[in-house]
Amino acid sequence: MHGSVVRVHEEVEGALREGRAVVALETAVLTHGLPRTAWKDAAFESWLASTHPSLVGRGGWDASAPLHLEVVRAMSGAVRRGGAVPAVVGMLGGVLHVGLDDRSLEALAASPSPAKLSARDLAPASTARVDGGTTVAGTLAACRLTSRPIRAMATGGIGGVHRGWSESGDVSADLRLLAEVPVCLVASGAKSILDLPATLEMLDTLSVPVVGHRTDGLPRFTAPPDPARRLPWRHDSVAEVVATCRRHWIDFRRSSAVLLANPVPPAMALDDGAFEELVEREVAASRAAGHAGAAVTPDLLRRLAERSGGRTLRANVALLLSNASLAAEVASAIAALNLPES
Ligand code: PSU
Ligand code: MN
Repeated sequence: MHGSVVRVHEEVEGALREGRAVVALETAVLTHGLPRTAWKDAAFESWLASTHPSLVGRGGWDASAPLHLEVVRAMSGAVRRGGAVPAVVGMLGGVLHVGLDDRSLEALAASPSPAKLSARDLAPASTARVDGGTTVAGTLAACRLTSRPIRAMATGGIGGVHRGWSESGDVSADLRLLAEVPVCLVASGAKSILDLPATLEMLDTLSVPVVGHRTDGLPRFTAPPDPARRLPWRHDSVAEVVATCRRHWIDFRRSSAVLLANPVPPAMALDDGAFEELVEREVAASRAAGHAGAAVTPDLLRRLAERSGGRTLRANVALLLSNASLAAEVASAIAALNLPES
């Protein structure tokens, strides 16, 4: 595939050729979104045991492994348990891999200073032969590089319109790629560090369908849905979700993504009035510290995890796993539709 610049893993390529389910997973969450150290959290581990028993025990969740690596491994495990093949996307030495095996994933996790790769970065980063994690935008771009397109993907929360965007102009390329790539993206809405009303408006402008999964309100990443901020649509079953995907892509010939907004698991959600104040304070502190551009989101995620005593981290890991599980169900149902190739 594409000489040495793009490498599609044979398991991924084989599954797509045979019309089986594939879920793309991003790696900016590994390189830039999560701590590179081990993480013990009793509340999380008991939640995992009750909701994802097959991910616990031998070969399952390893609390002594570096968290960033363990989370992507567990997301891949959740995708497999849901009957789909994971396609972890990331760059190693300038080669964009669509489907990193465990050894390559370990290499990316151990890379000393990996780049954060949005869609704009793929070509120059490849020329410079760097290692890097792909954002939602970078990963969506990769979903079109296979012989048949990848139709489902999972992440934590999408990037969007940042607070203070009218001064900084900071609007995530995730939105632009969602407008371009026909994938069903499962995410817990947009990250709560963003200007959420402006992000929803921009998704409207870009004509990306946003559908709540069993919720009327907008999921807010680590915080539960806001009932006051209603989503345009809600579906309660995967059958409805894929009916919408089929209608959107085939009957109405739209070529954008469908954003399936899946709330953080309630037991792991961060739900208190003080949280919004914390976000405001940390957004201001991050700006005062001079963070701009691609550094903003990673800096804010790190600050919030520290200042919340790890509670945002617990919610973030739980929602990543929950979104990977749901994306596997969606991918399986999409595969069963036998969509025409383009
Ligand atoms: N979801 C998470 N953690 C993350 C991200 C998503 O739970 O770190 C990443 C995704 O890769 C997303 C990126 O594309 O944050 C957004 O970065 P920016 O705002 O710079 O576009
Ligand atoms: Mn940005």
